[in-house]
Amino acid sequence: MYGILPETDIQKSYRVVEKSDDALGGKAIRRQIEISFSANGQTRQMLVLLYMPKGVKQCPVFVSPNFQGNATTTTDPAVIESPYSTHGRANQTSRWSYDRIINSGFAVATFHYYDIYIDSDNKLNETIYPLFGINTNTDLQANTGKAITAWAWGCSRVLDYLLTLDNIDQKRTIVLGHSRLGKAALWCGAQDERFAMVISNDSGCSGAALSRRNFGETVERINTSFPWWFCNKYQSYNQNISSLPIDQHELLALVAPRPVYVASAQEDQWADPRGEFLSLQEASKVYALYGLETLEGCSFPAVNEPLWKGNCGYHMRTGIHDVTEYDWQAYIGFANLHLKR
Ligand code: GTR
Repeated sequence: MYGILPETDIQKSYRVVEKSDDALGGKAIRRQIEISFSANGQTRQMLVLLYMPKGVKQCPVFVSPNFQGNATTTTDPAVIESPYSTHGRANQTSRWSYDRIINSGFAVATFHYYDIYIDSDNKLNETIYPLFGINTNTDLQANTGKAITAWAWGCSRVLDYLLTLDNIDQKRTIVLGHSRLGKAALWCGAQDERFAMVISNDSGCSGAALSRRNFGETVERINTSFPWWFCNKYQSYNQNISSLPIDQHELLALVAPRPVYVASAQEDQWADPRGEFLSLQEASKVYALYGLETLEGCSFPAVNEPLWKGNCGYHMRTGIHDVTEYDWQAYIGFANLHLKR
């Protein structure tokens, strides 16, 4: 459904384009790193914004792409604006609890998802795909990935870089994404076992939610609105969802036995909170194979009452489709509980 990328030898290089050892009121180290990729006569770049808590020798790290450019995640004036963003500086700071993250001893790395794949149709040429020898839609096989696979790939490339740093704890790396980027985070975490924990924030249809419930956004609807997100083969199930031989609990189960967190929002019925919970509950049966506690027999938790069992975490908070302080607090707490040095 997501699709894969062709095997390609891609050359990478890293360049720190800006840095400060005195960021976020003096408590953080800031690095802005350009990662360059080249292959098939093409080059592409992504720009990573990394904050690390000062004085922590081995920090756990969140890798999480952003929607509007690095400069929209913070009021920090030194953060470089994205060339593609039409949004003002600090426009989405409420989604990025940098104070809480740094105060909790975590590092965080983000990048604008457009660096990897511009989120619209017929832009394949401006994405990372030419690196793989794919330039137009006609170059796509039925099972070639598209945007979701590309964003997942981007998260892994950030991790490649982070693992070159002495002060990042290789055993406590977390991939997190919201909504369409939650779908990408799950697909990334399922494939890239270097990520020690995987978090889906309101990922909904074709993310954490079960497709065959046909509730809220459907597979047909998502493939029609966003035909550039999933591989072409997925579209063949649009009108016959019951024949889809997989469902999203199997994606969550691929994360096992690593900790996985699924979060929903009460007013986000489009993403089907109940379907997200049932999916995690089913996936938890695979965690049982590793001797971990499961969510079997648990009822759908009340709003703002997180259910954490074994290596599976779930909550449905009040409010809309968003990432909030409540969500970050839960993720940090869950990571502290489950990721050991
Ligand atoms: C919606 C889409 C969802 C979700 C969301 C988002 O339009 O229907 O699947 O991905 O966008 O990314 O905010």
